[in-house]
Amino acid sequence: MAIDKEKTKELLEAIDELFDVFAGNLNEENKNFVKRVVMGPAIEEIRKLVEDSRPPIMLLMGRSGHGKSSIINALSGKQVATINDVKPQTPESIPYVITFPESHSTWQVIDTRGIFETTKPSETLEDDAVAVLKNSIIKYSPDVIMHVISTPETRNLSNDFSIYNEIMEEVKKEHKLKIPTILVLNKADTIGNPREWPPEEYAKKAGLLTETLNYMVDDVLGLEKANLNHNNPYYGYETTESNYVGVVPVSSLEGDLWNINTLSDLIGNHLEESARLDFFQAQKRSEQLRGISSSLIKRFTGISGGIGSSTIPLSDIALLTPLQLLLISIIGALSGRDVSKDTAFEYLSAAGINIGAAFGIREGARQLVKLLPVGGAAISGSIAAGATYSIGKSAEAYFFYDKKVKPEEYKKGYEE
Ligand SMILES: Nc1nc2c(ncn2[C@@H]2O[C@H](COP(=O)(O)OP(=O)(O)OP(=O)(O)O)[C@@H](O)[C@H]2O)c(=O)[nH]1
Ligand SMILES: [Mg+2]
Repeated sequence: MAIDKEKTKELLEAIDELFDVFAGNLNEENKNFVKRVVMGPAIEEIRKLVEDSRPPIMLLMGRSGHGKSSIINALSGKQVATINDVKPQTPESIPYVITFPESHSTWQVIDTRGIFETTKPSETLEDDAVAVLKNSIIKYSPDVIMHVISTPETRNLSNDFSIYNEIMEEVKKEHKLKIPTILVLNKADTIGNPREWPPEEYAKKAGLLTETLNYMVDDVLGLEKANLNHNNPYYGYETTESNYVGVVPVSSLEGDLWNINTLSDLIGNHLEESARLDFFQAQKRSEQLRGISSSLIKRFTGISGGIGSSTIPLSDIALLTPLQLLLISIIGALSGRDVSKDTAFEYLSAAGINIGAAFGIREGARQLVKLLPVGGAAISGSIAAGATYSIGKSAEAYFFYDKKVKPEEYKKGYEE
């Protein structure tokens, strides 16, 4: 079910109340200390991740028929944009809101259909088409632009790049906007012999793609480049020192998609953090969501360590369990589970702690202590941090890799 904002809100409230119960026998000063240093920041992290998350805004530009709409469909895994075989009549931009109800995510896409309205690359662009493109960029201020060109036509389109650069110069000067742009070489299958496909099986095709990429980056754009995939240079390049941040060849032909994940990763790398959750959840990109989970574990580990800065020794590790229960639930939700105590209970039960369905979140937090590899003495910052790290990693292994690894096995990893 993934991360649902409403349910997250409910969970946060439950965790907050739970903390008050657990901190019940602390004096006011200690209670406020733990609230300010530990519980407050943990809840704030989740609020930032979930409540502040917003749809990514992506704009597609490129000549008619080169595959802008197909790329939207390929990335979203749905038939949202109409695929055209006929040339559109008027330059216009079509904003789409794509909703992914099952993963509670939304994208905003601006498909500038017809802006580069001619299918003949030799014809120059009309002024109004340029104006429409520029105004769309300013109006929507996208996170990322995808400039789509058909791979076999790369050698005929240098004029488009100068027009694009002029537009971006003006956008930058007048509106202080600098928007990362990815050059997408679509229809990679159609360069050379279209039957020699995919390039993983035809070295000749892979060579042709590399040649085209090099021509694009070295000769046309004149940029520094680095491989996006070390084993397969023909998966694309990352570029620097320009609005263009990379060049990726793809096939977005329905039923024969190729290299779309490389494109998705590059887009993700250039999104603000607040737009990443919706982007990756919609695509159910497990490795990328695990990345978000890992950085969350890191932050919760740091927050837990803050408990050590108390001047009064706090001996009860149970104080941390509401925070850890929250972390487990969110890690589970990132892997596709519901945001709820049941998700945390699922992990606990896999770890050998069975809590009846009738029991509430409070019992879960109480039982969680059994998993913590800590002794009874006053908890230092590093013990607290280590405990949260170990629990987080163990939950991550369970939800993302279906592996049962005891928290204490991550103790070494924490120390390192
Ligand atoms: N072989 C091949 N055909 C593709 C690929 N991507 C798209 N096509 C085909 O190219 C045609 C045009 O694709 P669209 O996605 O409609 O192109 P567009 O850029 O949105 O075109 P406009 O909306 O007219 O601006 C369709 O017939 C697609 O099926 C690809 O990667 N390989
Ligand atoms: Mg289209």
